[in-house]
Amino acid sequence: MSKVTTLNEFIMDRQAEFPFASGELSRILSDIAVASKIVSRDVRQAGLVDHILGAQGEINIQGEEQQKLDVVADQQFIKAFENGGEICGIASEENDDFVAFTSDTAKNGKYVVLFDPLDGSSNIDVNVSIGTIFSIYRRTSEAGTLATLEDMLQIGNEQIAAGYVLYGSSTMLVYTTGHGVNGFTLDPSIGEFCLSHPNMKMPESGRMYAMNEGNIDICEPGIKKYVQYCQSFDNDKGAPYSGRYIGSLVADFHRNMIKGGIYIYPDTTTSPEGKLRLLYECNPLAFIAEQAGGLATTGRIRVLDIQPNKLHQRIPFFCGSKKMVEKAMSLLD
Ligand code: P6P
Repeated sequence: MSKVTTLNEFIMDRQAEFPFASGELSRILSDIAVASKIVSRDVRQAGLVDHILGAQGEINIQGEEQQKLDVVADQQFIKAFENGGEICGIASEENDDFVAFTSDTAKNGKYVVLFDPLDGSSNIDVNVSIGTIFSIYRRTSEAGTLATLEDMLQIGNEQIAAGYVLYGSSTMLVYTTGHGVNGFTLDPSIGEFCLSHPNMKMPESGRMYAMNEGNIDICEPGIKKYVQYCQSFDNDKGAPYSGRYIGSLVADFHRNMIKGGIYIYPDTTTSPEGKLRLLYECNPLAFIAEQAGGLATTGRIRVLDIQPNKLHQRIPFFCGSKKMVEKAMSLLD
């Protein structure tokens, strides 16, 4: 039986890749893993424990109805980051503003984390996979001071790590630190994330496209041209692709990582900037996609090149197999 490599063992083995980190990044990733295990437990209990299911009764900054589990997950990750000692501040999809931690230890933290604690949470009540997405930067402000908005508004190329947790048929943690992408599956029998998908590579092309086609008449004509290309016999496969849209970004993204495919959420007349958030959805997944040989753009420019100007900034998002994203972009005006 091949040796099981736990996430912690893997991180320690790879410590040498971050000479400047001296264990700091390892501790952050370990903190994320612990919080993810707790959220995974709560997600698995969602149908059984009343404080988990249903709406919180609040509308978040996104104008979306907060689910109870959104809040539980958000608080779980914030607690892990605040107590970990490496993070000086965070920004979360569920929080109107960023949070600068105030303890002396935290103020000396060298990193900030931007995250979506539970993306796709509208799927919780119907038992569909959901996910956590995170993005880690070195702070730009001076150590010993409170984190600043500028610490949060960094260009995607400056990420030092990014990842996601998929609460699906199994719970997986996938991350990159700029040295490839590796996936770990939670083994509930030992409570450890174990290396299951080493050195992940996104297939250069695929046969699945993920888009909410209900938007087809409210987005630019080139999108309809691409969808028609996918559905035709005249495409690169000589046969129609399959449409697969879960309504949960992390689940669609992960499928594309494994099988190849493209995810498109374009700007529409109702969402003129697009729907997905640059800082804690698009940037981390773009980093992972490119590290795995894929591509992530707005349909026109590379996601990681965008200088953010506001915390909850939205952008159009074309992400997945390189050749598929390039083909979609070629059909836009
Ligand atoms: P729509 C979930 O709210 C999310 O951010 C992504 O996970 C998902 O792909 C998308 O929005 C679904 O949006 O407009 O198709 O329901």
